[in-house]
Amino acid sequence: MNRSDDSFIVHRTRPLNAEPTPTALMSGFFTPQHLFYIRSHGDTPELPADHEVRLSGLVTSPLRFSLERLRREFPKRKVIATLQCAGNRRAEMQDVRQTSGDPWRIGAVGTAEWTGVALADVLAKAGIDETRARHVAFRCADVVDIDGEIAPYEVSISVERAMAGDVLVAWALNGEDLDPAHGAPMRIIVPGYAGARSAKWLLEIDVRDAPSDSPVQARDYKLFPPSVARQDANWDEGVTIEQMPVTSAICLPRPDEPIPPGRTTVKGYAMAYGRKVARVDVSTDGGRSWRQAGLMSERTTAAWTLWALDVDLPAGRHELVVKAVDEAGQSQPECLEGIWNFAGYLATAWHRVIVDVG
Ligand SMILES: Nc1nc2c(c(=O)[nH]1)N[C@H]1C(S)=C(S)[C@@H](COP(=O)(O)O)O[C@H]1N2
Ligand SMILES: [Mo]
Repeated sequence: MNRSDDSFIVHRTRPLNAEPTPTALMSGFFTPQHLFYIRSHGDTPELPADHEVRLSGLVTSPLRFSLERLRREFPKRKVIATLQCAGNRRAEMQDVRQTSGDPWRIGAVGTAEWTGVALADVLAKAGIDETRARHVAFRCADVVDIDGEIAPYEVSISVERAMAGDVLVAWALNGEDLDPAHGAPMRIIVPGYAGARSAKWLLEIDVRDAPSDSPVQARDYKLFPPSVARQDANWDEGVTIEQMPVTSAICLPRPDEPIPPGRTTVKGYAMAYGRKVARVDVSTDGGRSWRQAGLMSERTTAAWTLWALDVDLPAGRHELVVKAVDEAGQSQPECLEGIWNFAGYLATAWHRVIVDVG
């Protein structure tokens, strides 16, 4: 691995699961591939360069395509989108009560310009059976263990989402070919959806009348209320996590690095699904008073907005807080208690950082 260790927090080495430090995450609007978080359920499969993806199911003409054929036969598309794991910020939720899963901090998120072709174009070429097709499943080359059930990684999205032009069969991230860890040679990118739907190491696309019944789709990435324990979960009642709710985080300053009294820039990211971030509110007194941060990048519905605010901090201990508001006026919950869930998903409460000044 060519990742410089002090900019990466490694949660597990086999399979590799790691995120950039908050400082590294703030290196720019685009997250370089070598700093992009890696969330893998199983070992990285090695696929040959001429690997072919099969497309079958409820289509008129099943087809197979290599990366080379994809590039040759379909128009190239570039999409700027943020990918975020549903488990981002789980560590904070685990401070409320234990959950399953790795303790991701605020870095299970990254933004890239993805290059590929529109899944819609590929599906159109195969011809979808419009009366019966409802879901599109992505089977992958890695084998995963979900609660003891061992099966290929497989997820699905609705046909409507799959046919929107922004869902890609992608081969590059910020202009670089995908690294093996990020799904080489071809992966799916579903902008705005939980990272789990953006299938890596794509093997097969299956057009179906029902969602995938694989363990990842049927049991993983489902949201339950705080009162439900894993052993009591009725999986059919869980909410399938797709669109990611409005969220934000403070990346700088860091809680573990004391800062001198005076002017400090508070910086971080914010995003909302399907709507733009309208406003980012920052507090330096634990949420009693708020100021509006400046938004540092052009706002889009698919990518994060970086924000910054200069504040004057006297010597002492301060609690910095951030919350984002989207264009519908929707914001983040104040605390995690009410949204705690046994798998630790969607930890989108106000983000708090305690800093020591002086
Ligand atoms: N085949 C496969 N695809 C996968 C995964 C996986 O383990 N196997 N993990 C998913 C999850 S949970 C996330 S958050 C994203 C992470 O993508 P990245 O590792 O490129 O950041 O990939 C998704 N696609
Ligand atoms: Mo994820």
